Amino acid sequence: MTTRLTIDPLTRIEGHLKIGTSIENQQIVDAQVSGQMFRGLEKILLGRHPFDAARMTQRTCGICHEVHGMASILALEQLYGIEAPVNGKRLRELILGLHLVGDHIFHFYQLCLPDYVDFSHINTYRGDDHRVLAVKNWMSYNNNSFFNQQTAGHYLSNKDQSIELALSYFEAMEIRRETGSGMALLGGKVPFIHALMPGGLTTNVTQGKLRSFYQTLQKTTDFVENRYLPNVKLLAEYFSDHFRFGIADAGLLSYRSFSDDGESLFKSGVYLNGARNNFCRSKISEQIDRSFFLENGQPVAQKDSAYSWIKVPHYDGQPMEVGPFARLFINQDAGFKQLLASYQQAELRSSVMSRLLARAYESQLICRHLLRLLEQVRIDKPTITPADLDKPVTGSGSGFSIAARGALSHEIEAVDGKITRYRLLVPSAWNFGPATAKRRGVVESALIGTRVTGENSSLLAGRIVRSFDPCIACAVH
Ligand code: NFE
Repeated sequence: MTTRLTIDPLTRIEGHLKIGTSIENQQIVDAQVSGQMFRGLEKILLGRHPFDAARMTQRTCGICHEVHGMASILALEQLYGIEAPVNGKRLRELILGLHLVGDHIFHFYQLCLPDYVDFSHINTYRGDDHRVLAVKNWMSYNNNSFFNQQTAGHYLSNKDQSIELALSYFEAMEIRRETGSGMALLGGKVPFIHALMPGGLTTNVTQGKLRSFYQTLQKTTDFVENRYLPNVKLLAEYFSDHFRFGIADAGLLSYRSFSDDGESLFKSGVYLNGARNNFCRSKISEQIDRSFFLENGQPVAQKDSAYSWIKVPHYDGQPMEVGPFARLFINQDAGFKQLLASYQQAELRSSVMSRLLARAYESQLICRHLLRLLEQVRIDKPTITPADLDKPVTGSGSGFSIAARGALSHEIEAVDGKITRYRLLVPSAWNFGPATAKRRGVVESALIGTRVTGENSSLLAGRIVRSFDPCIACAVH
């Protein structure tokens, strides 16, 4: 007998996502992942001044504004034929990196952790740790159903560890505030950074600002090394079976990033059909077989074969998984391989648990990179190359960059100073795009084959989907 499990909407994510699955003999045998809304940013930009893209595309998303600002600026710099000075590039990378780490922390604690840890253990705490007592007090005052009720299923069993992780949940909020302040120091404001311009950064960088940024970065690094990474490792030990869950039938894709001081922290590359290859941009296409779009790009609400508002990018005709795991895989990072080997994972395989570990491990890499980068910023050197943005430019540009959720690119075409085409290819469209006539979507294939029992089915499906860190606001842009 086939039963249906539908989660609509899936909560603790950004945007509107519906998950539909068919279950037979306690196994997911079919899955549909659908973006439930149309936004139309690419259309809104048509006819506007190219520079508007740098401001408007930051509004694509409630959580990853900076990454769109950055990709857009790179595309605009190519369009206008300008380049930022090294100092400006370094400052932009500091903002980008701090954003990525803050976003990863937010994903693990605020979005994922309630799937693994029963926070209501705090209610039974009898000790005298004032931090736990403060949370216990707060939970009882607010009778907070979010922390006191959980989906049926199997959670971390150790009560003390659960309480420790719950405390980290609250610490993580404080770190997220810190990362926001750090980005605002260099970017003018957060959200939606003002100082980003084609040609560099307008911020007047002072020694005081750099010192404050350093303090924020140091606090964030401490949190990553002493809380975030150990906390994810703790889950990896307890939920070691999650190295077998959520394995997608797709290639892996990563773009070069953090490369403005010459060396790049992440390489670009593709892993497909068992081989690693160089990335070739002409192999990207957008598929709409199951998307609410016509061939001419027009959205259409009535389309029999369609079930999602996401257009799915393919590489060489194949679905690709993007994200921190893909980046570390393409890098063939030795430390990450060692980390996975410590859980008896002889090969690098993207799964629920390896994706959570990849995010935390990557956060540490990025923090250390930023600490080195910060030392190279010079307050006596220019941060911006002046450019005439009023010239009625005709041409095209593209920006290949990095986002917390994976490879991100923006493409622009303009005629006489007006945008004639704008395309965003965002990580969550790669991961959460629907099937095509030939291939399932990445997350769909990651769900299929999962063994579930009645009581844990929605919890497990949620863990698989959230391990990709969905942002459907971006995906439907
Ligand atoms: Ni809206 Fe985003 C990131 C981008 S999404 S969160 O990271 O681009 O896929």
